[in-house]
Formats: sequence, C-alpha cells, structure tokens
Amino acid sequence: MKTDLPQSFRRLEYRPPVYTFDQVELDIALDPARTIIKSRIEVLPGKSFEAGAPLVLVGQELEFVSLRINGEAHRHFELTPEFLTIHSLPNEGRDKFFVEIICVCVPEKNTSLMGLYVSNGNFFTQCEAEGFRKITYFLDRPDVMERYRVTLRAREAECPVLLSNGNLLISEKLPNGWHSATWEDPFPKPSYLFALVAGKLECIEETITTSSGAQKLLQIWVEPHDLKKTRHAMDSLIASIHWDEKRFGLELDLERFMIVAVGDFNMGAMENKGLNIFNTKFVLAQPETATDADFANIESVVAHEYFHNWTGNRVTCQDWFQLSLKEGLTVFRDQEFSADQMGSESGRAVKRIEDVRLLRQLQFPEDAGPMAHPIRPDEYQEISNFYTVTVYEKGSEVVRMYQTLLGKDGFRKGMDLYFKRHDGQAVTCDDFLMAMADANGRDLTQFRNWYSQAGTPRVKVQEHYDPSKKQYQITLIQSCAPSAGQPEKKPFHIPLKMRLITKGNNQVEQLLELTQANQSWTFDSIDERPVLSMNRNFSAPIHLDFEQSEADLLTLFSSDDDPFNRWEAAQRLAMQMILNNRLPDEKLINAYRNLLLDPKLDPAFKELALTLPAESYLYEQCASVDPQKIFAARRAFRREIAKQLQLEWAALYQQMQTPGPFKSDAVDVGKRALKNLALSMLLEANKDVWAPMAVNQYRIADNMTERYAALAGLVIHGTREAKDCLIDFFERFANDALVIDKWFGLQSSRPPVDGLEPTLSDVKKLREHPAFKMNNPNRVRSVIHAFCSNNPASFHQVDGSGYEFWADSVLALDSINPQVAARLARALDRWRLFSQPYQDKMKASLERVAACPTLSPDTREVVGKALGN
Ligand code: B3K
Ligand code: ZN
Repeated sequence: MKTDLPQSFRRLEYRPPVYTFDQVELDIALDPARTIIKSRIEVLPGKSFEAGAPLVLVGQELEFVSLRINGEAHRHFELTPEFLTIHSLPNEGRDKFFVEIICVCVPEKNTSLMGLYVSNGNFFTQCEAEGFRKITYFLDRPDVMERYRVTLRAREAECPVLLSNGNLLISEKLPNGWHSATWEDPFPKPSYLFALVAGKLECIEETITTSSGAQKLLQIWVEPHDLKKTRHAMDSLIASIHWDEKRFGLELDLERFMIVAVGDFNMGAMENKGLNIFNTKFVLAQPETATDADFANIESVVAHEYFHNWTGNRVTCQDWFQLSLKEGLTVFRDQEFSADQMGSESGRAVKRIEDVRLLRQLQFPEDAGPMAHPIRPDEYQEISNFYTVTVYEKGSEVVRMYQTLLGKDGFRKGMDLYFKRHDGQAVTCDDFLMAMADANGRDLTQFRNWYSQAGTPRVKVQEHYDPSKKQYQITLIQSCAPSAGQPEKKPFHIPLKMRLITKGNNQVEQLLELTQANQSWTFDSIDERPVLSMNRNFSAPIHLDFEQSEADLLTLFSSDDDPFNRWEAAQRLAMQMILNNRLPDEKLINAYRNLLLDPKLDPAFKELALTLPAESYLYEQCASVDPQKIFAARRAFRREIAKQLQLEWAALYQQMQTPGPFKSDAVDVGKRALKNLALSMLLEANKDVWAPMAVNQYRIADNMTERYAALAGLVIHGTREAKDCLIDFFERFANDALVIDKWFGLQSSRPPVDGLEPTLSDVKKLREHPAFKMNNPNRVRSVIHAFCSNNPASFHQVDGSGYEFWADSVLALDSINPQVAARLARALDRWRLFSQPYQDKMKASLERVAACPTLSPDTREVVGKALGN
C-alpha cells in the first residue's frame, strides 16, 4: 500500500556499496543555460557485490543524454526522476568496467545552491551532502571514494579562471573563444568533496614551507574589487596550517590550497579537497567594514575548513549518520585553535565562555525540542536538516570530554592511532571511540551513550558538611528527560571538574567521573564548610541542578579561580533574579562594581560577566514561557545595572578608548567590547543624555566595531538620532553587500521600544527594499531569520502577527531554496513551551505551512516533527 508518509533513512539499515569507483574523468562544458557533463567512471565490485546486480546511480534535475559501457552504446537501463539503473553489465559486473554518461544541467536556474549554480555571473558548486547528484549520475555516498581528473571548458571572456580540486595539469586555448583547464586530485575522495569554480576572479597568493620542508602555494580567490579584503583570511590560513602541524603533527598534503569566496551560499563554508568554497562573510574583512567579531569568525571558519583536510577528508564518514565524526571533531579543533590564538589563560576562558553561551542558547533548546537527536542520529528524512548545533557544537563537547578524561597527551595518542588505522577510509564514530580507548588502554563502553542518546543530562547536586567529622560529602544524581523514541535513558559517563573553595584555599581541582545514576564522594579533613565550584570550565555539557545560596554564588563570582565558573556564578545569580522578576540587589551591584573596577581582570571577561543570559536560555528554565514577561524582567534588570553603575560605565567608556592606529589584538578587542557595552548601558540608563556621545562615536569611528556598536545602540534604544545615522550608514556602504546585511539585520533585530512602531512593520518595509533579495541567503538571513530567530520579544506578539509573517516567509522561501526555508522553519520548534495565546497561534501557523502540498522534504520534516507527526 502506498502511504503519504515521508521517506526516512535509518542508520541501522546501512549496507556497504554493491559497486565502487576508482578513476573518474569529468569533462564539463560550462554554460549557464546548458552545461554539458561527460563522465567516464571506472567501476569495480563493492563490498556488497552480488553477480548480476544492477548498477544504481542517483541523479536529480538532470537531462540524460547517453550511456556507454566499455565504449559501446548501452540500452539496458531505466531512468526515473531519481535513479539511473543500469542492467546487463559485462560479466555480470564481476570485473572492472567503464561507464560513460553524458547529461545536462541548468546552473542559472538553480536557486537551491546545491550542485552547480551561478552567482553574480560566476560558477560554483556545493556537493555536501547530496549535491553531486545534481551534476551527474553517480554513487553519491561518502563511502565510495574515487580519484578525479577534471577538464573544465568555458568561454574565456566570461570565465577566465577555471578551478577544481588538486593540481593543475594543463590549460589550453580552444576554438571559438573557449579554453580549458585540466585538474587532477591525487587523493581518492567521496563525491561530496568535489568542487569546481569558474569565472572572473582574482587571487592573492603566498608560498609557505611546511614542517617537512615542502613548498606549498596558498591562494584566496575573490571578485577583483574584494582583493584588498583578503589579508586576514590568508593570515588565518597560515596560522591554521602551522597550528595543525604543532598540535597534531598533521601537515598539508597538497601542493596547492585554494579558498574561493562567493556571495550566494547556503552556509558558512565548505571543505572541498584543496578548493574550499566560502561564504564571503567568512573571508572578506577590513577594519572599516568588518567588526572584531567578524574577524574572529573568519579566523575560526578558515581554520575549521582547513582542519577538515585531515578530519573529514583524509578520514571521512562511512554514512551521513556519522556526520559528527568529522564535524564535532573539527569544531573541537577550531575551538582549541582559536583559544590558543588568544595568547593568555584568561583569553582562553573568554573563548570558552563564548562557546558555551552559544551551546546553551541554541543547542540546549534543540536538545529539548521536537528535533532533538543524538550527536549520531538514528533516522532522518533529509540529511541537510542534520547539520545542527547538536551534531556540531554538542559533538565538539563530546570530543572535549575525551580530552578531559584522557588528558591532552592521551587525546593526542588517540588521534595518532585514529589516523594510523583509518587514513584513506570512510569510518564511523565507533572507530574514533575505539582509537581513543585503545591508545589509552581505557574502557570507554559507557561513553558510547553520548552518541546514542538525545537530550541534555541533568546532574543534581546534594551537599552535606559535617563540622564534627570535618567531612564534606556530595551526592550527584543524573537524569535525562525522554526524547522521541527514547523513553528511558541509560546513565552517561560524565567528567566533572570540581574544586572545594575554602578560606585556607588548600583544596586542589579534581576530576570526578560520574558513571552511575546516583553516586557520592566524601572528602576528609575539610576544616570549614567549603563552597563548591562544580563543572569547572564546563567540563561536561549538562544542566547543573544545584540550589546554591546567593551568598555562595557571590563568593564564587568574586573569587573562584576558575574564570569560567566565576562567569557562571554571575549568570546564575542574574538568571534566578530575572526569573523571579527581581531587580539586582545591593550585594550583586557591589559585586558587579568590584568586578568592573578590578585591574587584574581582562576587559573582555568583564564584558561577558556583565552580559545577561539570552532570552532563549531563560525560556529553557521555565515550564511555560511568557515571552513578554521575560523580556520585560530581563530589560528591567539590565536597566537597573545600567543606572546603578552609571558613573562606572561613564568612566569605563573613557578608560577603554584605544587611541592610535587600529589594532585587532586580543587586548584592544577586549577594550572595544567593554567600551561598547558601557555605551549601550549608558543609553539604557538615559538615552537622551547619552545619545549625542553615541552619535559622535558613530561619526568619528575609523573601524566597523565602533561605528556599528554606536549605530546599534542608537537603534536598539529607539533614539531620535537613529534615523539619520541609518541613512548615512546605508549611503556610506551601499556597495558593500556584507555591510548592507548588517544594516538590514540591525533593523530586523530591534527589540520593541515604547512609542515606536512594532519592528514587524519595519521588517515588512525592509522586505520591499530594492536591495532586498529573496534569492540571496545572507540577505534573507539578515532580514527574516534575524527577526524570527534573534528578536524574540518582537517576534512573539499576542496577536500572532510574527508567526503569520514566519509562515508566509517559509512558504515563499521553500520554492526557492529548501535548505534556507527549513532552517527558518526551526524558529517555531519550541512552540509547546509557550503559554497561551502564543502556543495556539504558533500551532496554527505551523499547520498552515504543513498543509502546503508542494512543500520540500526539508521543510516538511521540520514542521512535521514540530507538530508531532
Ligand atoms: N561541511 C560543510 C557543511 C555542509 C552543509 C551541507 N548542507 C561545512 C563545514 O562544516 O565545514
Ligand atoms: Zn565542518
């Protein structure tokens, strides 16, 4: 019986390939309206081979032209919209044979930005996860790895530059103004790592010498007018190459490594072998146009993609359920790299806090919502929906826990063994775990539960101090809420760094390994009741249920030697008070004041300590969310800090100036962050008094960090001066798409302001603006996603207008770009957590989207799961 249920793929249904490929030759004649792809593929029996089995290739949106086998036309095949099934293979497929296919695709009509597409007149590809099937019929799965030789042909006037993976073998002039370039990649790779780029691009280049003494050519390709914005990306690439040699002994294996920037891209960047393709947002930067945060993001994304060359490309995934094998590990590597670039212990803590904040804001809600999945999912409908914060960020936390349990050296031994065993293979998360276990002689069986169970574990802490015995005892009780298909959870193996803080200060940091549901530890010779500093440096990605007194939290806030937990104590104090609708009391204000005045602390740390928990994280602490109440309580709390410390903010604003030439080192970055927080706090305290100072900062700034912060302060606080500055900003940067994205994004993320029109009416006007483009993911994200996902108090309106706008936008985007639409669809994931009338109105909008008969599988999966179908 035919059902309308969406198709699901299941991890346990994995079967090795029936056939596999060796050498692949591609000949691609590029034309925006009709690109002709000829392939010649060497086919061999695969691990599941059975004589007589047909060769089943996948293809999507392709025009089939012809098929030959071993040089002869072949008629025994079936063609469906998804498959090319080839029968009657020579000798029933037992020996190697050659398949030649000719097909056609239409890059200029491809708005999904998967496969081969055109952006601003140039050609680009995106093949992960399943985009190669939009270029030709293929075994488009990661466990089939082949060697590629690729000839690209194009009209030279339109496409002077022709790039693909590996090394350039030859370039030739052809008749009628055409030319060609042939590239060869010496490393076998799965099709998702294939790339081509063609068009009017220019590059900066550098030659470096790697640890073995080899010379390597590094290039960054961009549109000619952007060349001046590539230096930071190049420096980041060079630093990444050196770091991977030093920390993991991993060297660049190609003679040439290229990065190309494109303005239309579904995500951040892509690690194609030797030819990384990046969203311009993560390449282009100059102090005048990019903020300090942009510079840091570029450094980390460049590093991330480079690190994939080993963790992802040399050792790849057996199937897409294993995605975290490469993503979690590579995020961990880029986080460690960025932390090392900070140059000091306190800098490392700042990076750690930022990463944890992101995890809690985005991943904790995911882990508690309808899309919750283990870092290794067991089932998906559309793999693109599983490039999630769980697979990436929680995946990284899981890798970090190996390092916490095994030590840095033990972790390195595990990595070495992983490469020794699996270089050139497509493997699983179990293989990684076994390498870690075997290299260290450890039994990590229980650690596997992190891969198989969804949800954020909760650890409840009970403490007892017996002064007569000088004994201190803690009991830890772990639990994890049920999630789809997992009603009961087994205990996790949780590494918890802890320290007892006493006046004598003679207890050292320890690592507790919580493996049972309920476990106790006793500490002897403790002279006084200690203050417990638990889960230091966020050693495990858990919720800590610990009813610590405000006095203890204040002690940790003012004197914990673990900077992460110092920050954490401040967050917990603020969170408890906001959720109880309280304002900061005198003790907390004094603690904030002392922290701000402490000359030993980094400005960057101070800025983080005074930044309140995000609304999305506050929501997760409630049984039923009233978004307007939370917004009002958080805002009132912030205003009180602003007012009570107005003198300090004003003084800091002056002290944190960074005169002289612009520098982007950690010290100046921290000072700018704290100065800009001070400005925002002053506007919060009294916008009429401080707006002129913000306007002045806006006008005289020589860098985007200061100019944007001043503009944001003026806009967010609803000042009269905002309008003129917004006009000036648009005119100044009208030709810089990334800066115009900021202009759109800021207006879409303005929270509600008394006396101003609701933000939604601005957003609707922005959508009609001549510079708004529904086909460009960056622009869509800066207007629509910014409003629906980053502006909770404006989005969640009692009349449901935000949700209607969301539904209209999801439906409009879905027919253009399913991945971008499905990501936006996630904005209503947590609808069940909200109070009425919000909940019913969200549900109605979800149902309206779900009722669309032509919905893409991407969006259908997201809204289907949200509604519990
Ligand atoms: N591996 C790519 C992500 C591809 C997403 C496909 N929908 C980028 C990265 O994680 O480095
Ligand atoms: Zn990645």
